[in-house]
Amino acid sequence: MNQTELLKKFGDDDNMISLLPSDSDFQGKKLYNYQGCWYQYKTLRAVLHFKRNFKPLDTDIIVASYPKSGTTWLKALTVALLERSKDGPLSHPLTSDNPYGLVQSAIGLVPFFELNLYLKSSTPDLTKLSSSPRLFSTHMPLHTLRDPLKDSPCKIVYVCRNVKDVLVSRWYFYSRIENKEAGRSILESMFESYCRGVNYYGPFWDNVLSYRRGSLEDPKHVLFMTYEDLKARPREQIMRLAEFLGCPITQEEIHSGAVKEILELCSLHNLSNLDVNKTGKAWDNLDHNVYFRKGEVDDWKNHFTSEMEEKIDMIINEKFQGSGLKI
Ligand code: PAP
Repeated sequence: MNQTELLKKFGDDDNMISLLPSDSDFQGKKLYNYQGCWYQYKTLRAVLHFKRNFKPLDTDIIVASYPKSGTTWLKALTVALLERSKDGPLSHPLTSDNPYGLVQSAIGLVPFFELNLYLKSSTPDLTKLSSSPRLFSTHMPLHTLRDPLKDSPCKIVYVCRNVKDVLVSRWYFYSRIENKEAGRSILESMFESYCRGVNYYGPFWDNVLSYRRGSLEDPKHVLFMTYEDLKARPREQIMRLAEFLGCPITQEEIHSGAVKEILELCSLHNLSNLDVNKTGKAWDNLDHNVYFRKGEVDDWKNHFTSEMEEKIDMIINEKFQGSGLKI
């Protein structure tokens, strides 16, 4: 019996989840494998709620990523691009709300499906969303996200990042929220669980490849971006994003410096220095500021041994073979 049939048969999510393959992550936390992805119990329940109850609108926009790949940045850029025609960058909602925001509205500007909306309720009231078009975010792989979307023309933007920087970012994030020193032993055990693919939302490569394939098969509805390209060629990349979102940047805007303004507004330096991000709390009750750190490419070089580099490169090279993706 496959997992969808199991769900139908048991109806009750708790029973179904208890029958799924399970394993433990680097902290010994139990994870369940659903449609090839490892989730914590609460997250998976929310994923199931989402799959059963979400009703897309044609205009919806979904920001997707593997955790620590640039979610916050992409959310900010998406909001900035969509809002620019309404207010102009300077009176922008990002100056008073975090892209995770709970400041202006209870749900925030770009709420996560499974970590916020469907975690709190199996049928959240989406009429309370403040943005138009509605903006959502997720870390689910594309095949799971697509289930309730069916033939909806809504748009999905994905940001991918080098797994080694993802890991280092996750290591610092975890240490910070757990109030621990970012010690080597934490990094090493996280590293092992990433290599096994048994980690929250893992395996990394399956998450990335689901969106990569989706973007090649359906480029009108799925855009695949990378953190590294955003860093190296930000102007080109935000023009690409604007085009995809259906709000292309005009020649006039280019000449008036709007692109530069949006990039500055969404820069790590600017966002992390806004009062709302220095003091505010996010959907998960974490301080907004935990989502901002160095924001650099190749920070892993300061932390990985050559053995770690070799091992993870070998795994990723093998998994990405034939996908056109490079490390
Ligand atoms: P999430 O997936 O848990 O939502 P996400 O925003 O993807 O988190 O990851 C945070 C990373 O993005 C941090 O990377 P670092 O640890 O390597 O520094 C953070 O610094 C970086 N980041 C956040 N905002 C920006 C931004 N505006 N520009 C560039 N990088 C950013």
